[in-house]
Amino acid sequence: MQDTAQTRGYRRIATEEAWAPAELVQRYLKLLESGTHNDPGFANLWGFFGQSSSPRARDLLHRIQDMEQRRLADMDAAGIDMQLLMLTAPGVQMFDAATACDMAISANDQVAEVIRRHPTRFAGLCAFAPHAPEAAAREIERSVNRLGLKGALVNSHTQGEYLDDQKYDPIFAACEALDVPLYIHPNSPSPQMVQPFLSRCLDAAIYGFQAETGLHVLRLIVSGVFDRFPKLKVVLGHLGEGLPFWLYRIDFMHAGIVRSNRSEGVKPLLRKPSDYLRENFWYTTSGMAWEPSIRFVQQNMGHDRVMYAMDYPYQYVPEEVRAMDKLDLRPEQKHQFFEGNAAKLFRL
Ligand code: 1DF
Ligand code: MN
Repeated sequence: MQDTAQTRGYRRIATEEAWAPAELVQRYLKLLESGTHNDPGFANLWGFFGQSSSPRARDLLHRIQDMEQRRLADMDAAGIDMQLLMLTAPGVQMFDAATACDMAISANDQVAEVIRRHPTRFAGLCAFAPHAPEAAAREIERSVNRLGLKGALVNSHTQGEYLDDQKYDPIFAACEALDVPLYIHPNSPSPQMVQPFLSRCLDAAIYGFQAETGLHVLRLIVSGVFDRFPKLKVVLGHLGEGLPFWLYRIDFMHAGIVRSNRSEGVKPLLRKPSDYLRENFWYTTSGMAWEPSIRFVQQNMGHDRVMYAMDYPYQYVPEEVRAMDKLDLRPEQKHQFFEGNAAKLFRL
């Protein structure tokens, strides 16, 4: 029997799938060549994908810019019914705020147009410029209300800054008011922390992404963002960037820091750190197609919070889809994993 959404009983929705307009790639290359940036993590990441002659880099650069022919063929070959598209890391966040705002608007218009042509195959999250918080909030609202995008995406730090600073509150306020999720996707470690990662090439997806993004999320929680925005919904890739494994220790140590009044930057919270991670967060499996880890996160964060993601084109491995099909799940849990949770959270 042919394998289709009808025969298997659910769509496979992949929830962390990257794209890049040619203009973004060109601007990354210009930035690299001019050296007018202060971000060694960016240089190592896009120096490789943008400038290396290796087959992996050449192939990736082609796939990430192709929105229809090759992407749809790859999805068909792997059995992916729908991709949730997002502008690849670090998105527009490397550019000055005015340029970043213009680039985000243009990227959001372009992705919305592709989605209009293939409404059953694609949905998308919007890009925005965090370093222009008010304009970012307006662009999130425009993207959701006028373009039909399903939420917003940020690639962790923006030129070394983290979103726990209250000047970024308009971004959280917009997501909460629109009731759409904010996907916190990795970026390379910020310039302040990247140095010891570099000489062993540990700065990108192998480990540095999760160190950077896990740190960012803990800064948000500990600073009280979710007490100010209790209905805010956040999505993390890579099974939560390691945080689900750390719940017990984070709660234990955080309580001690609060009790002993150890830091100006840590005030009492309304809930335990693990409560926010269980109640305000959702998790995708991008790049983590390994049953023991997936089972751990499903058991500890809830089957209703874990969603399938491939991380196309960075981890386009059709065999991983087959491995996910074999997860030891009840039919209704399998449905939640591949379709139900994403359909509900992103309204797909
Ligand atoms: C890589 C991985 C690059 C992921 C990404 O965006 C990315 C990589 C530049 O392999 O270098 O999104 N990922 O999410 O795992
Ligand atoms: Mn990714």
